[in-house]
Amino acid sequence: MYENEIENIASRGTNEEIYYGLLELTKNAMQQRGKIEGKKKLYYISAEFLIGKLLSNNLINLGLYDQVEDALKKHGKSMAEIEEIEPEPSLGNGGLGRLAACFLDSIATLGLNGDGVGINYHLGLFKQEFDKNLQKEVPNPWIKDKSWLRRTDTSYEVIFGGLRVNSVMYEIDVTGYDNKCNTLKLFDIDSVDENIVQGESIYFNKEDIRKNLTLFLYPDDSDYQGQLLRIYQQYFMVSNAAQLIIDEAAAKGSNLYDLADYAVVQINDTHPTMVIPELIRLLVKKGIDMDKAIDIVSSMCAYTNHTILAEALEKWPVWFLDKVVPQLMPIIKMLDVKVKEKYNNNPELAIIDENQQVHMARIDMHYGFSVNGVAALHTEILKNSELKPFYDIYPNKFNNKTNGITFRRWLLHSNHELTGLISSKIGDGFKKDANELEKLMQFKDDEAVLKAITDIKMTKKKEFKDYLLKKENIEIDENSIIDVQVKRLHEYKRQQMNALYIIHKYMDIKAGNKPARPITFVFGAKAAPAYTIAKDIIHLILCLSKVIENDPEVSPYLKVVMLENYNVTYAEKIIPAADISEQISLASKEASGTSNMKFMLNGAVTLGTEDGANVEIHELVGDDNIYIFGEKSDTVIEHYAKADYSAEKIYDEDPEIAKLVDFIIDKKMFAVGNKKSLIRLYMEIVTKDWFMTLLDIKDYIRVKEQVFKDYEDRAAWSRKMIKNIAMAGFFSSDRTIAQYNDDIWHLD
Ligand code: CGF
Repeated sequence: MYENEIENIASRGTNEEIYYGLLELTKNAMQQRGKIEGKKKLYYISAEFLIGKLLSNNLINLGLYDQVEDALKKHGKSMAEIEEIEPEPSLGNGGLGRLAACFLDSIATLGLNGDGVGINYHLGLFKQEFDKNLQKEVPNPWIKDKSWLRRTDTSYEVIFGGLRVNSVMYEIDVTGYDNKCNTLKLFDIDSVDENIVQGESIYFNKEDIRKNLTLFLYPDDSDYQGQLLRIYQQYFMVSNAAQLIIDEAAAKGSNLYDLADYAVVQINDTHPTMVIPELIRLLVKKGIDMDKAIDIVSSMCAYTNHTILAEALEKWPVWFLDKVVPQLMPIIKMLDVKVKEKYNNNPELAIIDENQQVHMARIDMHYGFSVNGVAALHTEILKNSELKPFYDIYPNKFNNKTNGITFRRWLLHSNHELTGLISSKIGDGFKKDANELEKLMQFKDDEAVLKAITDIKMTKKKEFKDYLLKKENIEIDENSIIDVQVKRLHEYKRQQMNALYIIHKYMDIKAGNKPARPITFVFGAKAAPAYTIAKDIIHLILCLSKVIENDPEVSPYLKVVMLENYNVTYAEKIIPAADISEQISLASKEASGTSNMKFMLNGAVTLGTEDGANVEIHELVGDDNIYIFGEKSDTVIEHYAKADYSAEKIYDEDPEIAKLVDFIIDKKMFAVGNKKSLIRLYMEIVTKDWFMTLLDIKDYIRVKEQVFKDYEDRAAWSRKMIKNIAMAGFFSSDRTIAQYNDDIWHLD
């Protein structure tokens, strides 16, 4: 199939011509695959879809990848270099955005009728640049005249308080692995301000809504203009989604009273919550009685909670919503009155609280039919503490759907060598049924297979070394231990604790204790532009990197790399190359994590706390194949309840720990860093330390030393690797989506 076109494209001169040729061929091939149909359809509404580059993923799902790779090879080219041409759309911020992208792949692979619905941000999330060891944010345009986007003639009018815009719907085809296509629908407005160019600030006039509505994902919301813009964006998304849902259902014969037979909506975090009052509003406008409209909408909307952190449990002042969506507030107020009447004004359940704040998640839980957490521990925490008042009144709504990742991207695309080895041993069945990976355990003592797995890890380390040298002119040692922590920068993920370990290691080497083998610490993280402490932690890591690099006594044994502008493409390169996967959040704070699953699938060993999906990884691989440390979630929750944690006390009582923290403001650090930033971070850790870094640091050091020691037993380490790969099947997003469909969506 397509042999001639592929040969013709591969023989073209420049990589650009080849890329754009493959782009058109792939788009046509997906169109020819045809659409997945079905009476009932899922609308997965999300503010983020971190889809990454799509060419390789689509070719794999179309079954054309090997054919293309072979044709390119004949002309001295490779997919890796052609992929470099594709701009990466940064339509997401982190976990929940990447999860949404993995889900779309699995929904199509399982042949389920379901589309993503989001916003077509022209600049997505910012591009991260380092300047004087500090994060700088610059615009990140990704839309070229030829891209995966297909403009449709679907357009809706969106009415805000005092403003109305017309939307344009774009589509990106999502082909299932060996299956037909769904689409990702991204709404835009025509008059997007294209004059923001590379290098300019990401700060723009947030009050010029018409111009900037679909410009940035999560514009800096440290001021009320930014927060208002966020509500404008959210309503823009849900107003289009609601109109689309009603149009598509009506086109299939729905009389709208039976809308729930035609549509089910998954609300990804609280960002799309306004779809509930908006659908009610539209149904009432169509002549349906208010109470009936409420019943219809409540039976078709499901809500996923992705974190217990306040940042995601959005609360907006009533006057914000009055200003942005005056047509919705009467409905929200009425929904609130019904709740107050039914639960005699229980303040824990009120949608609008006594401070006139609207709790968005409470709308989802009262007026949706399903509330799911994203890992077993997280869902238990929601039921038993964070959302307990709601679990008490709606026990049947609560369920767990442990996250998953698409193996097409995170194994087949990112690690062809490992994919090939697995196929040669257990056949290709695992590509559609990931549980078959467990068949690898028959080779757990097979020296040849264990050696092959170790050799593949070395191959990927060398590949990453070459990629990093070319991209950032940074050289790493492939014989070193590659210890990786890549995720958004947030204090609860505790990159700062990893940095304190590095300080410990630096001092240890200075004291003459040389490690058996050099260690390379790799970080990748973006900090939200307004999140000062997160940016200070990035600064700390970059300064440590410099201090170590400039110290000839230490640099032969220790290296710290902070990847610049960590994104999906970088993830695809560093994850297969990692020996150790750092998952060190304060227990109870990481709802799930998904990088933990990607590392596990690629044979890295987890060093982590009993948090999020680490708990389920631990259960699957057993004590000998994971390294667990730190306080457990129940005692952490108790510390918060009693407010009895004091970093200052630990600092004052433990000179070992104090020495590590003091190094942050050592003159060596001041020599390469920004004094204000370093002192601010130092004070934050010593006087606040909201996520208990100093509580776990000594246990972390102890366990991490053990990991590095155990790594030297290469045979034993390879057995840890094969166990992690073999047990990773559970974390396929195909399993996650099958559970969402069985328990929540019920699509045919
Ligand atoms: O959702 C997260 C991620 N940061 O986006 N939450 N939110 N909001 C959680 O913190 C992660 O633990 C989780 O894996 C991710 C996807 O559910």
